Amino acid sequence: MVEKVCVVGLGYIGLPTASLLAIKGLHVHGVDVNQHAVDRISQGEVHIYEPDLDIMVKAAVQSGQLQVSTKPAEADVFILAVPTPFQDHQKPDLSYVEQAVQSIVPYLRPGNIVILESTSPIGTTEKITEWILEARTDLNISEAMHAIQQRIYVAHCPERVMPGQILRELVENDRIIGGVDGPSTNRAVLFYRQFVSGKILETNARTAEMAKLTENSFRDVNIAFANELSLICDQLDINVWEMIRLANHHPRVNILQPGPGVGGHCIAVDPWFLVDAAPEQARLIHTARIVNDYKPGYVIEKIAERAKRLKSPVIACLGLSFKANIDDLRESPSLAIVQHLSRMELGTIHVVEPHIQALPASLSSEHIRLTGTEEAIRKSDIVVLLVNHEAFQGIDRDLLQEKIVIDTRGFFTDQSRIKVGV
Ligand code: SAJ
Repeated sequence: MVEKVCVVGLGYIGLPTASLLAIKGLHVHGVDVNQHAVDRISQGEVHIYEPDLDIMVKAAVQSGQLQVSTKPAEADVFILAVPTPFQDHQKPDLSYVEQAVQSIVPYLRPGNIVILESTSPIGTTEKITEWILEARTDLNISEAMHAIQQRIYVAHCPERVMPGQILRELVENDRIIGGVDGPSTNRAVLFYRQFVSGKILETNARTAEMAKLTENSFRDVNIAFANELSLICDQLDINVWEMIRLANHHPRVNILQPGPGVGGHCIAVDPWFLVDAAPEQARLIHTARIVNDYKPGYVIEKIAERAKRLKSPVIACLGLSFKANIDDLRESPSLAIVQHLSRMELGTIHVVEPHIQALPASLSSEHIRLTGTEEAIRKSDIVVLLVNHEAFQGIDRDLLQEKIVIDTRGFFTDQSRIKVGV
């Protein structure tokens, strides 16, 4: 029976997981290299925004079940939830995973289960096993009679939660678990059954790794289809959102929504791991990345085209995060668009992002201000809707009447009076 869990990486996946396990009654030791994050969490506070996470972390810390540190500790299960970004030329960067593995190596004991939750290139779970066994020659993953007393278990269980809905999805989503061997899969399955109400689907480590990359590539390819349609419709003067809504009435058609590009640390990154692994074969997946990465530049051109017709244009940019109702700016196409507009020195920019308190350093310029929605719209000539935050639902549509509206998300399409620019 698992009693103690060490979670390495206290970000968007690790922190909710650690606090959920603590609430369920396990002893959890959370680890992060970021001292600031550790200090905040140990005071029962959060360093990232996710709905209700603050309440859960506070309860977990106050109960004494969740303790955090910059160093790992002995445990029954080790969960690795660290970033797997890409380096130049879209090559996967496994350095955080390797550092996390090296950090837990001294604390491993026979019988431990090591679980990789980070989305990873195919073969990473096997590589982790090699790193551990190279550093700890006293351990093994053998079922042989003479070795079994010293064996450990290693598995991949890719995280699948949606930012904004993490706490519910951590429990309710079905989970794929793939061990480096059968006993590793079995042990990891028993552990996840302790807190997951969704189905647990068993496979091997490589298939689990590929399944996760496939899920995000599927979404990327489908968003690319929607984004390509938006470019075609713009060319042909057709409202893409109305057209998609109509096409989706077909019982077997379900087109996603176009936008200013694809952001976040997952969908804009993970398909590259498949392209890197099989460049000759992954042609559609590669093209989808190119189509989605093209979209922010297209939006910038649309804004610039209109701004250049005005004497001293004032532009309101509504939304900075990578998608609706979150504060996460990682790989955000909206942020990239505003940064680029700022560099072009087209005019004054009023940024509205209800989920952040201050603009990121990359936007520090005398021409950019973080303001409230109404003020930004009132003072602007051009209003660019970049993120479909619920907070923007209440915008008084009359305020937009005399403005040039560039709506990258189809947010205002219900209002036929408002000109939609992209
Ligand atoms: N987007 C569109 N149009 C759409 C849907 C999304 O432009 O119709 C854009 C969003 O605005 C955003 C980007 O795509 O910029 C990604 O957003 P998302 O909501 O599709 O996905 P993420 O990155 O928040 O979370 C995804 C999820 N994966 C899938 O839906 C297959 C989540 O379940 C994963 O756990 C997560 O990636 C991850 O961590 O891998």
